[in-house]
Amino acid sequence: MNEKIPLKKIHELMVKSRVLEERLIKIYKSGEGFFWIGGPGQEAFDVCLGLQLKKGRGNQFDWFHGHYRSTPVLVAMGMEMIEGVRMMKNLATDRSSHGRNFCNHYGFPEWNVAPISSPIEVQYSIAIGTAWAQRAEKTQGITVVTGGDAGTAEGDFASCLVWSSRPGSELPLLILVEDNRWGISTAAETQHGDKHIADRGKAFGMKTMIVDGNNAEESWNAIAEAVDYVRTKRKPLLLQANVSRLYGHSSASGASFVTNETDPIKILEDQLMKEKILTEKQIKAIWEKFQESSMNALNLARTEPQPTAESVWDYVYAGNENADWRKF
Ligand SMILES: Cc1ncc(C[n+]2csc(CCOP(=O)(O)OP(=O)(O)O)c2C)c(N)n1
Repeated sequence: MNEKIPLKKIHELMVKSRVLEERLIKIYKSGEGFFWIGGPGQEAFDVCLGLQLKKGRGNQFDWFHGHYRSTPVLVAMGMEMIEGVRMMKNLATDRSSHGRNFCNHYGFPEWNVAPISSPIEVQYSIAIGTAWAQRAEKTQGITVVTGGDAGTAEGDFASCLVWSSRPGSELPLLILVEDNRWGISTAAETQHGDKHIADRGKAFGMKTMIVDGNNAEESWNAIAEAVDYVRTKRKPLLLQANVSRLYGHSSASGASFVTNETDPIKILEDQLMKEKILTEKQIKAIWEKFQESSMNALNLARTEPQPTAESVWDYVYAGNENADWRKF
């Protein structure tokens, strides 16, 4: 084991994110929520990413443009379970959208987490903007964007490759693709002629990397290398992480656990036990601790209100003092 990698902390956060997601699925299945989509299967890569971002507000900090499976990134950044439950239950107390967006579509201005969008892949063209601002302001911040493999067929992804690599105007943009080999029910094998999505970066003269996103140690090292490259060279890098999708696409496809994909938490727990870093009993206690906090979050959320009909236009037009985005 590499002593510098905080494997115990990574494991805790992976479990926290998984337990949150499984609680959200139960909320959906019991009729207390309407739709679920999220990130079980991406915990190893995403937690390592969230822990390595320079968190804060403004272009001197890192920008994160995520997608609807990025929950483990946000949990690693410090998001509490109650945030996920509030959004799942469309409550007025949900600070990302005040109960008006899908679950796991967060936006946290104080951490430079740009609003997550339902139309897939738009984040790749929006990310050009924050990376451009960081370049113009000569800051040390970088922009990180992530999304799925199927979405890379969209023009926004191509725009991202073109705009981030213009000779003499390269952008400090870490372009991630979390490849789970599915686009809802469409298999990647039937869609992509390229062997690796990462290879597309080569045509733009970009450094490219591929990592096993189910392996926490390898993910940590790959992210550290990629972030350091983009931060110091102020150039783009395309990193492909091969990940799992453990509950299918979303509640639209049943949100049931699949048994034929690799579970990154299981892999890490086997390693931690083998290297005598954690015992089976300690691991069980971690799961129980988060089960309890997820129930506490749900019980608190059950006491909170849904948005009123009158608030439907809040934050839509500028000039509404009751709903000034600058207060966030
Ligand atoms: C612009 C757009 N087209 C189609 C959809 C419908 N849609 C939602 S998720 C999805 C599949 C995305 O697959 P991928 O990019 O691989 O991400 P994954 O969900 O597998 O993480 C599609 C086609 C959409 N939301 N937005």
